[in-house]
Amino acid sequence: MTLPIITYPNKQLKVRSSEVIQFDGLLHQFLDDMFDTMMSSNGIGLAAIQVANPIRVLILCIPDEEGNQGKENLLEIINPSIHNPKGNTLYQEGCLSVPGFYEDVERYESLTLHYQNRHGEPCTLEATELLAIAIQHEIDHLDGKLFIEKLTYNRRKKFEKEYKKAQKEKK
Ligand code: Y12
Ligand code: CO
Repeated sequence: MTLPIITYPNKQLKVRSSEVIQFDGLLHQFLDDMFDTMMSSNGIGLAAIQVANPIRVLILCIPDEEGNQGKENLLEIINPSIHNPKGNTLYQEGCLSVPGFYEDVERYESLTLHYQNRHGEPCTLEATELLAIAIQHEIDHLDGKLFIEKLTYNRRKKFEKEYKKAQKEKK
């Protein structure tokens, strides 16, 4: 089942999400719904708060070299924490909650991620490139932050103008 995605400037996107303590069937159904929602919107990452559930859950499905986004590449990440961040990199980011807007954002180049899987088992992964960037983007959602908050003052002003115009044109 797909869920509605909330979009900027909805204030719910500013909420800090809470730790998951129950790894039960309800959580598994929710993770499946998040996957359906992300795939039907052509996303590669989604945080639970984007579908109005303030829990520390995110999913990522980075396409392979051929551009295929198979479920075998799906990462379900619960209660994550970043360790050993290294380097800096710029990447043009987009977000399903800020449709139609893409901007360069600076992130760490590589990191170690500690998290739990859908069964509550502790996991670790080493992330570089697009995966490292996407992890940081999604963890920011869990802390109530959007990538547009990392823009310079002038770029943020440009965004507000363009986004408002696009919203008006949609109506
Ligand atoms: C690098 C940077 C950011 C991320 C976070 C995950 N972001 C996404 O998955 C964004 C997807 C996206 C998809 C859209 O829809 C289509 O392209 C059809 C979209 O829609 C419009 O722009 C209208 C916006 C964002 C991961 C890695
Ligand atoms: Co996002």
